[in-house]
Amino acid sequence: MANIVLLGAPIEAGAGRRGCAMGPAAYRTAGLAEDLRALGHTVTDLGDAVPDDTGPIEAPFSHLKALPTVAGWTRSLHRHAQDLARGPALPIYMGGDHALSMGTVTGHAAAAAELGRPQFVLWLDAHADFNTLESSPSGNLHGTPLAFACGQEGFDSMLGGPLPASIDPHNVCIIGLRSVDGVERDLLRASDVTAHDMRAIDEHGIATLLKEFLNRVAAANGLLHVSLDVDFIDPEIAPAVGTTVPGGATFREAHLAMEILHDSGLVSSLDLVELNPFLDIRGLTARLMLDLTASLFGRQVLDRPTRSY
Ligand code: NNH
Ligand code: MN
Ligand code: MN
Ligand code: MN
Repeated sequence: MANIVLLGAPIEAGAGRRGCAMGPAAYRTAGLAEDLRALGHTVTDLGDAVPDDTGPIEAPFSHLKALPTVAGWTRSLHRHAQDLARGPALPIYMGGDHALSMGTVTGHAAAAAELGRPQFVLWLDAHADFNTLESSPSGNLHGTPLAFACGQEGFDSMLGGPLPASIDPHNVCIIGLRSVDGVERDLLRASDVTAHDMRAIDEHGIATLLKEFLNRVAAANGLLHVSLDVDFIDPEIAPAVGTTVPGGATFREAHLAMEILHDSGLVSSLDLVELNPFLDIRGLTARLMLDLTASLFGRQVLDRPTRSY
């Protein structure tokens, strides 16, 4: 059984519309801690993180929205994540928009570097979030965290200096893509990131794509951070997100991914991002995110052993 800590990150400044700040409260109301305890895990809710006050930061490009606020969250969450990564519990970061991953992923990367272990990242998302500050077409910083974490240039204002450790793009896998911007596409292609669009899921099945990646994580004795964006899932069943894109992962594809992740025994940290409870329908999406998290932590119909694939 796992020892789990929950940390709320009620950031919404990175998204184009408000509401993600209510995410952590919705997870608590829906009963995330209780559901995980029902599976036998020990769960401690650490409450919500608070962003640093950075003072004024001049945005390098004028179209960028709320850069000082996002930088404040990034610095705070980076410290929290680096600290939590040292153990003993497995952290779940309750978002909050996807800009929170600027802090969590880089914090885990820094801790992994201290340990001398490779940090892997699984990005389950309709979007690649691989825009740089320069390439972002919208100015919404939730479209940039993976580029930042992978060490793309121009992000020094986020942590107030260079990244202590970046993620090796070779250790990143994105699954669920169906919306990638023009320059972002070029950046992604030029990088070493493994990127699977919805067509790849259709053609090969999500299990094949995921197991291929997990085999690499296991072979490298890597740590695995999973970043689950609500818009990975089809908006018909997960409507509470500001950036819906049709044609997403089905109920079973999303659960199967979580079940395989559980069986792998490899997951060491998790982001739940982009839930916008203001857009939800009677808690439908919040509940689905809880059920997916439960699958990732071992809820199953028939018993299957961990590390079974
Ligand atoms: N690629 C777009 C942008 O950078 C959309 C990003 N929105 C997301 N990402 N929801 O997951 O603005
Ligand atoms: Mn995202
Ligand atoms: Mn997305
Ligand atoms: Mn390679």
